[in-house]
Amino acid sequence: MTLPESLNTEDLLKLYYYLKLNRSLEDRLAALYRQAIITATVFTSRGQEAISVGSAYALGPDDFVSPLTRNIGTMLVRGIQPRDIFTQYMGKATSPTGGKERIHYFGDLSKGIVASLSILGDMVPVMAGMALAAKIQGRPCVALTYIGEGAASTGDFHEGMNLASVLQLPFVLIIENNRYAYSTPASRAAAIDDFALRARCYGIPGRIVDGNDVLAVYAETRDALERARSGLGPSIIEAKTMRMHGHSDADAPWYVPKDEFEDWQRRDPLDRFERLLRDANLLDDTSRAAVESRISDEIESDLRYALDSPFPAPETAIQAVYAKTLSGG
Ligand SMILES: Cc1ncc(C[n+]2csc(CCOP(=O)(O)OP(=O)(O)O)c2C)c(N)n1
Repeated sequence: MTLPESLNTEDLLKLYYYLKLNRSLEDRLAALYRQAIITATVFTSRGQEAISVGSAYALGPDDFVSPLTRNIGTMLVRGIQPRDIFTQYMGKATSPTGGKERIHYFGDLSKGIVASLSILGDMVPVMAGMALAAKIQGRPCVALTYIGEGAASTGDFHEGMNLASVLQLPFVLIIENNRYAYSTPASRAAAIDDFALRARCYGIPGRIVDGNDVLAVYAETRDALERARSGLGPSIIEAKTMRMHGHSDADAPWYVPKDEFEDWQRRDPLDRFERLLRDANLLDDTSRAAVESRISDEIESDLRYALDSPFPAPETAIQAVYAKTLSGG
């Protein structure tokens, strides 16, 4: 890992904060799931946080991003609060969807967040469409989304990338190759090792990045965003990483060899970044404890807010299902 010139000390410490917030929040969600306080399925991104945090940090204020299941970190960097995630997973009236949806599939266009779908591959054409709209309207913004290596073989992936490349849209797609789609290893899902190769079919750049290196992800994403913003069209970035648990917190990864986990544990993105900050004298035991205590306070107070929030009134179930009207109905 090397320190990029475009990031100052404050940026580096913010990245550290978001990486730790991402992991701590998801650990808390998983614990609440095991306690049956949260009954919606919890999907965490342990081991992959550097991809969400590094790529979101590279976005400009007017860019659009659609975070998928393993991108809570992206939402946090864009300004979503832990309380939004807690209330959402608990289905509370105070949640961003008023209790209508219980995973973090919600958007906030004021923060440039486009709500995603659980239908694998669908956000590629949708976000290519966001990029097309920006291009038609002459706005200098870029659309970014993510996809797992499993979903990178869906028809929507190809249709969306084909459209984006033919129309030279300002669009960036990050393929998170975390080696397994449920229990299917990447080698059983595609006959290539590097999913970035798929970019060749569209005549666009396909870069490979170490997905456990937050600075490398940041730098690679920033380059692709700049390229798109300057009118040179879309790119694919493949971030190599590992899903350090089951598909969700409801299943055990019995099909992953133990030594594979041990190998990837040594490359843990948080440990690596922390070592870098310590070596650069930007972090010590005292400042680390201060970050941990700040995060713990934020998480616990937001969790209290969510626990104290009411469930939605039954009649709200049929309100604002398709669109909000002026009367709020
Ligand atoms: C079109 C479609 N097919 C199947 C599913 C069920 N499904 C949900 S997640 C998943 C595996 C996804 O693997 P990958 O794309 O590699 O992402 P990861 O979970 O590893 O982040 C499957 C098959 C779905 N949601 N949508």
